[in-house]
Amino acid sequence: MALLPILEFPDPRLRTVAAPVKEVDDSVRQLIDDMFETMYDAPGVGLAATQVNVHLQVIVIDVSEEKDQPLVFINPQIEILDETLFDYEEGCLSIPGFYEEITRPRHVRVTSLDREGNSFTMEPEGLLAVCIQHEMDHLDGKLFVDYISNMKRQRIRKKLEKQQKARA
Ligand code: GNR
Ligand code: NI
Repeated sequence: MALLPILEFPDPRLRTVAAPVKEVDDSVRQLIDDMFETMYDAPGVGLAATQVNVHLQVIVIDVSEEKDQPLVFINPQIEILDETLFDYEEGCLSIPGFYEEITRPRHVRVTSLDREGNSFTMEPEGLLAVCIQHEMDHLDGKLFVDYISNMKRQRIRKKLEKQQKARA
């Protein structure tokens, strides 16, 4: 297992659109294991492969209290089941230290492959629904700051760039 470096906004690589996984093989399972280790270490409730600079449709999530309910999504597809909106204060490991209220559909259906390559469907609501939508945005090269005002986004970009320069 390995901890993977997480790309930070405004790194242009976070804008890459992820390709579907062609075959769920041991190399994909290795990536998944490394992503879980990286996510739990951060700590975070989800991680998309895009964030670790792998541009494949792979997501790991664990929204459980005890951190004992790992979920894997490979090539996920999403449908909105209920247009009712849900506001949640989102954070992102690629935008460390910033939190914004984001509005998304509250009830979705996700069809995906699991780590064995088997198809499954779930219909999450609440935090899990938010998290899956947040992670699927990463696979499309999108970030939660794309939903806020340009002024707020520029402010966040400038602060993060300053921190990144100080570190480099
Ligand atoms: O750890 C995370 N917390 C979180 C909180 C609210 C909405 C979404 C998230 S996902 C985030 C981890 C992350 O950046 N995943 O891409
Ligand atoms: Ni994120």
